[in-house]
Amino acid sequence: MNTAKSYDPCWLRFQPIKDKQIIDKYSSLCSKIVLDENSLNLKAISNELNDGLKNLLSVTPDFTDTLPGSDAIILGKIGQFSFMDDLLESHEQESINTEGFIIKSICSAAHKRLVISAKSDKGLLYGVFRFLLHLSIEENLENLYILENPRSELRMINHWDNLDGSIERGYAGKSIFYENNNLVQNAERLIDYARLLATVGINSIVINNVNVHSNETELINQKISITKKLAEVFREYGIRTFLSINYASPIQSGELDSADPCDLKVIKWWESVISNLYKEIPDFGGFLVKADSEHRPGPLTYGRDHAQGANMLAKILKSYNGILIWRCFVYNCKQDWRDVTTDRAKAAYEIYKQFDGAFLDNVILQIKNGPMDFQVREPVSPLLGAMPHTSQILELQITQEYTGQQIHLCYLIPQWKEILDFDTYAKGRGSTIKKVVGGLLHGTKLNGFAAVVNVGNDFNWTGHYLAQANLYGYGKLAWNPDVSAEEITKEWIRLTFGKDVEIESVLLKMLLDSWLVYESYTSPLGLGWMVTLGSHYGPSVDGYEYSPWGTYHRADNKMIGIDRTSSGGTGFTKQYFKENENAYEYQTSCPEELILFFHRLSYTHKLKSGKTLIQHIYDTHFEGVQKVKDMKAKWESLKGKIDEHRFEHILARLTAQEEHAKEWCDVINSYFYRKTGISDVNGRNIY
Ligand code: GCV
Repeated sequence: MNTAKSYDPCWLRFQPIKDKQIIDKYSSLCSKIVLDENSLNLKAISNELNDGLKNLLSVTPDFTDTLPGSDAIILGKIGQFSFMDDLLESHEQESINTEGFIIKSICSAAHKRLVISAKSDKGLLYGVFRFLLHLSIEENLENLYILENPRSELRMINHWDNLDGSIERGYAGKSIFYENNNLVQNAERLIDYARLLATVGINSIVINNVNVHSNETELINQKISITKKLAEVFREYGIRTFLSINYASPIQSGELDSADPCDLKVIKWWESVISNLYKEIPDFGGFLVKADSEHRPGPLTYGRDHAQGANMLAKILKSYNGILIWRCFVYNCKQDWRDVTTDRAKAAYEIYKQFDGAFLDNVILQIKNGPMDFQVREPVSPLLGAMPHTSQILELQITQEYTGQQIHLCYLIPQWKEILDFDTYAKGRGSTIKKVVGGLLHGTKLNGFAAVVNVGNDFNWTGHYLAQANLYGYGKLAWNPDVSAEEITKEWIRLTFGKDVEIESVLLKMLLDSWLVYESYTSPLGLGWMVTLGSHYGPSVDGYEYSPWGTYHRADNKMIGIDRTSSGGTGFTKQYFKENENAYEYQTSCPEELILFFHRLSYTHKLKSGKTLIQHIYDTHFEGVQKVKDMKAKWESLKGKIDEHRFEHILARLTAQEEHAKEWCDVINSYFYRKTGISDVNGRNIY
C-alpha cells in the first residue's frame, strides 16, 4: 500500500473505503470486469483497475471478455465489442476524440453496469483513472455520466533536471530521474510519477533542462539508454518522451566544427542521430530547443534565422512523426541598464512575429505566458495569438521560481485562469488565449500547454505539500481550460485530504487567495523583479536594477515604472491588437494591477481607490503580512483534523512565509519611504 512508500502518494491515495454502505453498494459491480486484455497496448489499464479496486474495496475483480448477466464494469474501445453499440448511443461514440473517454452508468432492475469506453488506450486509461478517483472520494457511481475530450493536443511537462541530479529552479530536492550522471534507482517512484501525471491527462514530457550542458547533450546518443528507459516508464502511462537538445550538439560531440543548419554535414549528422533515436524509441516525441537565448547556442551564430534553425531539425523529425518545439524566450541578456530605449518585453514579438508561416507544420513555438519571465504579475505575451499560421503552445511555470519557491503558498491556478481567459482580440472579441492554445482560433495543427514542473525527490514531491495542487491544477487546466479554479481546487482537496467540510472550506480559501496575497507583499503593480539577483528569492528592490538582464523599475525620488506606451515610451503597447493596445496605452484605462508595467508615474499619482501610489504600496504590504498571519491561524484551526506530519510540515512553511512576508514588507516599504520621504498616513512603523 501507498503508506509504506518512501514518498507521499499526493492525490493518488486510494485509501480503503470505510463506509460500509458504499462497499456493499459497489462491491458486486466492481467484482466483474468485461475487458479483452489482449487488445490493450497499455497494460497499466488493467493493472490500475486491479490495484485500485483491491485498495479501495478489497475486491479482486474477475476479468472476462463476454457480457455477463450480472453487475459489471464494461471496459473497451469503441467498436471493440458488438454489445458496445447497445450501451453507447451513436452520437456518444462519435463525439469522443482520440484521447477522450466516456464513463456511463446504466442501471436497470436486473443489474448495474458501468461502461468505460474510448477510441484509444490512452482514452481508456484516462477513463479508468477518473473512475477510480471518483470512487476513492466516495462519490456516487449511480447516474454517473462523464464524456470528456481534452481540449489540447499537447499537455506537456518540462523538466529542468540535470544529469548530476540538480534541478535548475527546483525547490523540492534533487531530481527524481537522475543522480551521478545516471538514472536514479527508484523505478517504483518513476512509475508513480507517471501515474500522477496520467491521472490529470499529461501526455508529453521533456526529461531534461532546456539549458543543455555537456552531459545532457549526450542523451541523444551516448546516453540514449537513459532516455530509452524513461520513455519506457512514461509510455506505459500514455506519455510521450521529448528531449531538450543543445543546438551545438554536432560540435559538442567532437565530430564537427559547425552547427550551421544549412551545412550538409550538420544535416547529415542530425539525420543519423535522429534515425538512431527512433530506432531505439519508436514513439519518441521530438526536441525542445532553447536557441540563441541566455548564452545558449543557436542558428544566429551562422547568420541563419530562427525559422531556418528550427526547420532543419523539424524536417528530419517529420518523417518519424516527431515534433520540434522552439522556445521564444529570446532577448538581449547583455543590456546596458543605462539604455532606456531597449525594452526586453518587446523582444519575443520583434524576433518571431516576422516568421509567421515560415515554420514547417511540425514546428511549435513555445511562448512564456508573459513578455518577461514568470513574474507574479505580467501582462499576457502579445505574441500569443499573433501568428495565425504558426502553432503555438503556452509555457507556464509550476515551479515557483519568482513566486515564493515553494516556501510561500502561492497557488497559481487563478493566475493561469486569468491568462487563459485573456482576450487577445486577434480575430475580434472572444479571441482568448485558451482558444489560441486549443487551436480553435487559427485552426493550427498542433497546440497546447507546456509547464516547468515543480517536483523533486522530497518526500512530498513539491517542497510544500500544498504546492502539489499547482501540479494537479495545471494538468486539469491543460485538459479543460474552462473548468473553474474553485472546482479544480475542491477536487484536489478531497482527493488529497479527504471529504471534510471544514478542511475544504479552510483550504479552499487559503489556496484561492494565496496568489494575490503573495503579490500584495512582494513587487507592486506589475513591476516584478525586486528579488535577489540569481537566486530569485527574497526582496532586493534594486537586485536587478543595474544589471544586464533588461529588468528595471527605474525608481527615483519622484517617479517609478516604465513607460511602455507608444507616445513617449518604448512602444510595447503597439504589439497588442487595437483593443488591448488602447487599454494599456492610457493611464485611465490600463488595469491598475499592471499600471507600473506600462506607465511611469509619480508616487503621488491617485489610484482608483483614491489612495496615492505610495500609500497603496504601504497598505498592500502591511495587509499582505496580516493576511499571511490570518492564513496561518486558519490552518492552525485544523489541528487534529489532519495527520500530524502534514499538519506540522505545512505549519512550518506558513511560519517561514510569515517571517519572509514581513521581511518583504519592511524592505519594500522602507525603500520607498527612504526614496520619497513620504510618510505612511497611518503612521505605521517603516524603517
Ligand atoms: C532554464 C529564467 C530562469 C532560468 C531559465 C530561463 C529559461 O531566466 O531564471 O533558470 O533557464 O528562465 O526559461 O530558459
